[in-house]
Amino acid sequence: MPDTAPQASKPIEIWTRARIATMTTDRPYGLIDSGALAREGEKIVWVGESRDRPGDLKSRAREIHDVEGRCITPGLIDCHTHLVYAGNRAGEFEQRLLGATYADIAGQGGGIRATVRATRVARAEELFEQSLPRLRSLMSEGVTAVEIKSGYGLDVETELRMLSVIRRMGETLPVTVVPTYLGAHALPPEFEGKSDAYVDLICTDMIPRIARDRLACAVDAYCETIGFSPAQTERIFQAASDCRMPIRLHAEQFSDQGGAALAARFKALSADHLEYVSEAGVQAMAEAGTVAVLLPGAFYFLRETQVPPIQTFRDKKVPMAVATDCNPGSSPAGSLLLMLNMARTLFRLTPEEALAGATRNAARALRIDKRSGTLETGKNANFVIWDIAHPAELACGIGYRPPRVVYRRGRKVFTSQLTPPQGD
Ligand code: DI6
Ligand code: FE
Repeated sequence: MPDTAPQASKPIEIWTRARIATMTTDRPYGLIDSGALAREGEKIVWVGESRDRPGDLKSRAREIHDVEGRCITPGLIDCHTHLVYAGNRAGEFEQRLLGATYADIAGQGGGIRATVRATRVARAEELFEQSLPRLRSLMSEGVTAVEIKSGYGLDVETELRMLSVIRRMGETLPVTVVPTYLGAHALPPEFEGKSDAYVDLICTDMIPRIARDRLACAVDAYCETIGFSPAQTERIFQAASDCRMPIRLHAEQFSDQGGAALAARFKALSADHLEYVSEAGVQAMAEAGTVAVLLPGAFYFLRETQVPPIQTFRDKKVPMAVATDCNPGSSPAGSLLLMLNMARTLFRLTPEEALAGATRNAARALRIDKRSGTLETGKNANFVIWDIAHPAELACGIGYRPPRVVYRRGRKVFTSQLTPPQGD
């Protein structure tokens, strides 16, 4: 046996005098009132009450920060976005205010198809540049991981371009990007009257190629009267499962199609929207461990009135996540904090449920919960220091910009400190 020198330990950085919402499930917020958190490299190596801190930690510390009683939470996770697209749909916003419905506009060739036209003609560079401010907006509020869907190309070439832009966003900015293939977002115009043929293209060409080249982490579909039928959605899920790709679903936004139960049969990671889900659908989700992703932005912008069955999710112990659904039509929203506020005001989530929805449960919906979503030893050091004293204060108001500092994998990626005045 060769002599091996003891492993040299890396310098440690510690944050003390913090109120830490670890978001573990053992107590409300997993709260540690007077806590400390230590990282070594990218990982959390210790988190707990300061008085329990092991002695050798301090001696190995390169830096110790006093956060003066401020609150620390996990980095936020936005688990449902469509933030890569070209153009905008401000005109439709106005049409809706004048009485047109989302479905009317889609029926006239607008809606998703309008964004498809703009996205198909955009070069990758333009698509990237136009999408960047939306991602930056989320990051400036403490988002350290985000899911981004394709679905505004709907042809092989543009879907692949979208997926490559999505990947590049995560390579360019310090944020974890989880790509989803959403070929079944709307029927492309060249397949008018031939929706099954388009589903064939998705199942026999696109999904196998995307799985082979690892271009996306999951497959999504829009199961709705204005989208794809349950039978078509099932074929897509079968193709994804054959390629060992996990699935998620836009389900029960405007009507009960039985989408949530169908998704649960394929052990979906999440079913999203769910305003019209039945009790049986929720039961199926509970049994499959499928996360309910709530999208209060779409509910708000479309001036919907039917609220998702929050109490049924609670009773059946279905984990709830909250996301922006950032898209140019039904939810032009670049603020996850605003969504947390809306999840409370519109859907009556408790402050703790809302925060769990943008941390622990969002991580689970993206299958990144082994390394993020809670603050625990061994997980990535992704966390936010806020200018608040208790996590219940988070997103109580609208339009504040409270993150003070955001860390991802142990490195500072955002700070909101204003530059001091330079003098006249
Ligand atoms: N998510 C979607 O994919 C569609 N609705 C939703 O909540 C619409 C996206 C769009 O209008 O562009
Ligand atoms: Fe969506």
